[in-house]
Amino acid sequence: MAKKIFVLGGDGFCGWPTALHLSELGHEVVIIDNLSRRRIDAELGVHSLTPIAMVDQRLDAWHQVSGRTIRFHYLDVAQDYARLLALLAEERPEVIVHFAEQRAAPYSMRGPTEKRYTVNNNVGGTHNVLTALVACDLDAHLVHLGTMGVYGYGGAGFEIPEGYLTVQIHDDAGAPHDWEILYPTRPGSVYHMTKSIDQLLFQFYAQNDRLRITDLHQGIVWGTQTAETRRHPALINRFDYEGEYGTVLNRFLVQAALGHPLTVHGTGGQTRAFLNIQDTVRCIALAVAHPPERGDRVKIINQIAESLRVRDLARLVSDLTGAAIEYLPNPRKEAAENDLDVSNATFRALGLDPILLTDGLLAETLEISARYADRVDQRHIPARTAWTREQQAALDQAG
Ligand code: NAD
Ligand code: USQ
Repeated sequence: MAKKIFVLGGDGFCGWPTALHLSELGHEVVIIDNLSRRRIDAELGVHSLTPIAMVDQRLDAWHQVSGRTIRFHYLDVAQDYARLLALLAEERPEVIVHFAEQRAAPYSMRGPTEKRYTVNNNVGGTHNVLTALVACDLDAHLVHLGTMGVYGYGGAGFEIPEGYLTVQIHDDAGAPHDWEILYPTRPGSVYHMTKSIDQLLFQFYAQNDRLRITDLHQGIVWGTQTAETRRHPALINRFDYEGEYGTVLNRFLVQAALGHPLTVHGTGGQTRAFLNIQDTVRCIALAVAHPPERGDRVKIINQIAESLRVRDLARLVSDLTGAAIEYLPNPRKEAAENDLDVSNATFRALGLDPILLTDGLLAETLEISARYADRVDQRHIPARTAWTREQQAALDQAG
């Protein structure tokens, strides 16, 4: 069934291909974005590996190849509550997909300005959306992009469930009682902390105002193109490769294409969960099609395909390309080695058969990396942001 869908943050890496995919499925899509991601690129003096078109050009190209119209509103959901409220009251979307947050852990740890910006933008934006839904009495399904990082990457010796944990409490008389709680959060950066706070906001508004909310705990996304973004050069998706926003696998693929050693932090024993961008868009379409009922608890779904250690990822890319691997001092405060076993039962039950790293798609991302390699500014490849003063001093000294 076609729905009217607001895509908050629909100009970003995950939001843009999702907006196209939802439009292709026949939904009426409206993108809301303040283009802050493009501004942060300018602030950092970097740009996407891929040449991304301006929003208007993107939307015109989509209309040209698909005959479909996506509308766009330039709006800051954290700063302009009045316009957000007016827009929701006027348009009354049935679904809101919320990507509109500052999403880079290193950027969120750069200094006081970026820490405060990340908290104010992410927590303020999410709270504005929730408040506005209540204020205009709108029963829209809110689908939020959360992160695996709220769980603290496992190590507990059991499979991480989807958001909730049943614990047994013994009362004063010693009788056991089962109690369902949100899985205890253990964020590893200011950015990840904002996603932990988002979880509490959702819990409160689902309980108090019976808002229908799905929170997708997504792993690290890799790849860049989807079936829709391939349809016109002006639809190409963004691709971050530098030390602040570039995520590990996409960074390794670009580094390999340049003949740069793969930058493994520490021992590379960190295990993380991964997902291809083509599955991001599929998962969101599935979440949109399966909303919770009014009055339900927040529906938390793990959005991941598989877990891997960073050094195994580096080996995989190295075996494919011959790239050298460099083990660098870790600029982050994170466990040097961890296991990570995560349930993705909900999406699998809904029919998702996720793309795996062994499925051959690394070659496609490598090809894009090689095609645009001359756009890379190699000065921006090393990670420059450390988590603590001591780590920062060591990083600065290493040059
Ligand atoms: P991105 O930075 O490419 O996109 C975010 C978009 O939101 C940008 O276009 C930005 O301009 C917009 N935005 C930010 N703040 C805004 C505001 N206040 N008002 C309006 N627009 C605003 O990030 P992404 O990689 O597409 O990630 C999207 C979401 O998915 C984020 O919430 C992120 O936490 C989550 N996520 C991403 C990954 C990943 O690997 N990229 C993994 C897990 C979860
Ligand atoms: N790493 C390296 N070398 C690099 C870059 C990263 O070894 O060159 C390591 C990091 O130290 C870390 C791991 O790779 O241990 C992942 O780092 P990342 O930058 O790929 O991912 P992360 O900072 O966790 O953030 C990304 C997205 C974020 C999302 C998160 C999902 O930017 O928006 O929420 O992945 S998750 O990691 O599952 O929490």
